[in-house]
Amino acid sequence: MSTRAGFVALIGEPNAGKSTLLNRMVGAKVSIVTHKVQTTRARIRGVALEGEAQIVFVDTPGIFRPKRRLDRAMVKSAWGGAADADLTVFLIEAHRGVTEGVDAIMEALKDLPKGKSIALAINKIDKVQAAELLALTKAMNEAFDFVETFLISAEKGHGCAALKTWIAGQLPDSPWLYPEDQIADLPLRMLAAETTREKLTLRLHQELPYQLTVETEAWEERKDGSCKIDQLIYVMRDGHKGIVLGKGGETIKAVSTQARTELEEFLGRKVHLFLQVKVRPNWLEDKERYEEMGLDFRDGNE
Ligand SMILES: Nc1nc2c(ncn2[C@@H]2O[C@H](COP(=O)(O)OP(=O)(O)OP(=O)(O)O)[C@@H](O)[C@H]2O)c(=O)[nH]1
Ligand SMILES: [Mg+2]
Repeated sequence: MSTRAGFVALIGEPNAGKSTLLNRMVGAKVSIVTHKVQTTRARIRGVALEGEAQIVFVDTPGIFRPKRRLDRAMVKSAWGGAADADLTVFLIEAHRGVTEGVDAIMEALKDLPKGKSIALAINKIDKVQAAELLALTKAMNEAFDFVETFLISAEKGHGCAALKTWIAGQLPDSPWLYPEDQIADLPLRMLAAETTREKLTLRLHQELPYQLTVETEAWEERKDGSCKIDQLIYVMRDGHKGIVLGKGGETIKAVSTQARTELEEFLGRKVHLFLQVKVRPNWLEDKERYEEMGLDFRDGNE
């Protein structure tokens, strides 16, 4: 039997549920998820199998009107994901409908190379009534020529199997692109840094999650089968450092415990996680930080 394989980009506004969908399709947590916007910062690949097809899902940062260098690099990275993919799935939120941001993305989709297939996935259908979905489907398809529309709940799973089956059928004949048992294509050190950033984002308020970044500094395999991971949390101000540490270090302790527990589950072995906070006022202008995040520094140029 012939095999199929290809890349499928998931694009949409921040918070649309792209990372949630990627994780569901892959069946493991590969990309971090929070209730806040702009969680994903770079492209993250997750690999799913469906019959004879190997689907490489590409999670992308949300698309919005960028202000900072980091924002611009993120949005550029998202569009790069769509340009390189065999198929693009545009996610929107059922309860928010056709927002200004959705309109802007549809306009920009028209600039993708001709012949690119773009499907629409209306996500979070668990939040609305069926009648609303009908009207939204109609409005979206009048505004853009989607090859197909799916109504899904990435979180609850509704419609996800049908979407996956359809995607598998769209991919070109090709040998598989990854070994059969591979589910992700990001270095473990990055996955570990993302896990810590997720826990920080969930705990910290307002702008702080957007003003920090996490890097894995060292990864040591130990003879007893465990591993020791050292990470640096870059923040922009002394005040931020204090907040990240928390009273008596309680915030960072809680974050560290949560991240370690999740990493142990993912890796299936004991983890020793050490977090250190470093103040670096200009990290948003450091080329190195972008490389660590998997972004192109120059993409952030105005
Ligand atoms: N009710 C509901 N919530 C969902 C669904 N899918 C995702 N969410 C929630 O929406 C929020 C954002 O999900 P993410 O997967 O992080 O969204 P994203 O599109 O990757 O966001 P960015 O990385 O910021 O661009 C999280 O709180 C999810 O739990 C869904 O089908 N129903
Ligand atoms: Mg995301």
